[in-house]
Amino acid sequence: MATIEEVQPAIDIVSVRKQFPILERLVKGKPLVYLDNAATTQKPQSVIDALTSYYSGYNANIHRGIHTLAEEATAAFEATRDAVQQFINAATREEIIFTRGTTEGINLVAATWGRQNVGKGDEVIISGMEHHSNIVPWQILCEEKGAILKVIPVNEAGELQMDVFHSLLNSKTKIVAIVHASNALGTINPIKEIVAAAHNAGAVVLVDGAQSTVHMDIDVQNLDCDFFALSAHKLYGPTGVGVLYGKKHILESMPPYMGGGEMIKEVTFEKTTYNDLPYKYEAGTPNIADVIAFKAAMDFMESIGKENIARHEQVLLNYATEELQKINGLKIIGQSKHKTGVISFVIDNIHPQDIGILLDNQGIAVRTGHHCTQPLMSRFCIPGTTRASFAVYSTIDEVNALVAGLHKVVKMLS
Ligand code: C6P
Repeated sequence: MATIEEVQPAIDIVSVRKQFPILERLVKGKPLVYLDNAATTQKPQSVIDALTSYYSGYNANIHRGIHTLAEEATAAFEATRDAVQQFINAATREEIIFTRGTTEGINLVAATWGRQNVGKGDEVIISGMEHHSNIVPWQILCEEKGAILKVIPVNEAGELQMDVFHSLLNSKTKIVAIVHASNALGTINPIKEIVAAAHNAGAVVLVDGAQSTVHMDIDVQNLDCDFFALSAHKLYGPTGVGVLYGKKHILESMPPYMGGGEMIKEVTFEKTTYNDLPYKYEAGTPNIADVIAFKAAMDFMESIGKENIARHEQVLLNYATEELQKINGLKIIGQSKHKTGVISFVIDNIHPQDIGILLDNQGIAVRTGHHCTQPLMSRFCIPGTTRASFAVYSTIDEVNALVAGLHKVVKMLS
């Protein structure tokens, strides 16, 4: 097995890890090895500090008050919107809508754009590797409208069958909703090719960016996607905050989602007029503290550099792939050439849950199960996998601990 010096790329891993207080803790008496980053990442001290300084320094509701605290809170909240605009290179700040997360962003589009534009006999295309969040909202829509849900199949390597995708597109296709990077396989999908083909057929494209935004530079204008949904908690930010990006002219043409305060211009019992973007889609008091702290998370990522983070995770992925394949009976599910730092695997005759429990006893946190991708698990004829997923603070030592832990599991249970 390799040492840190042999494989570690050019990021200062010691100083990165020092910024994450949770990485100091012990689990079952062992140093925590946190390899469940695709579920949620840990938070740097700067994010934790941003939360406490809002609550201890300027807690107030936003957009409503003229007092100092309200002005400070509003300015900090809106500063995050500007930061997101830059982070994903949106054309305007009005295209950035705060949500609770990716799930809410996708549901918003299905319930507004979908209801307005999808009718009887129309078609919605998703893929065989979607998270349930990008399946169920479209099923609900198709059932309500009498529309047809079409699915791009996944090949044995865990890649989309692009020839089938191209053959599914036709004039009835209204929207293609597709995951950028699979949470269960790590596969990175060819979004630009998908967007170009969908637009050619007259369809719009929603990209589920829950797993991609933390691993690569996102440029929504370059991708040319119509919608892009992400969750802050997967990029070192707080839970309960997400972003829905939408092209301005499309968002403007859509009906409102939730009704309430903030999303209106004027209300009478006869008629309500709606607020301008982005507030039209931000009804009610938002998750102010967490939105504010999300900016600290993006600042953290930019302080290291998205390219450096991606390179670091690729080194870990390549090394882990090599080492895990040496384990007797272990098979990696998802062998695409383009992957994020996610490795899903099964081991002959050992249930993923048993692997998870025995690794946890050694302080190693991984996720086991279907990863909210039941149709994908059915495609591979498995009940679930064990998934290790890396982040900027993951180390070669941690990969070595996982490999050693798995050798123990195999020895105990085979
Ligand atoms: N995947 C995982 O462990 P929310 O819960 O709204 O923040 O994200 C939902 C979601 C949507 N799409 C993809 C590709 C995802 O990976 C997730 C969340 C977590 O894989 C929890 S199931």
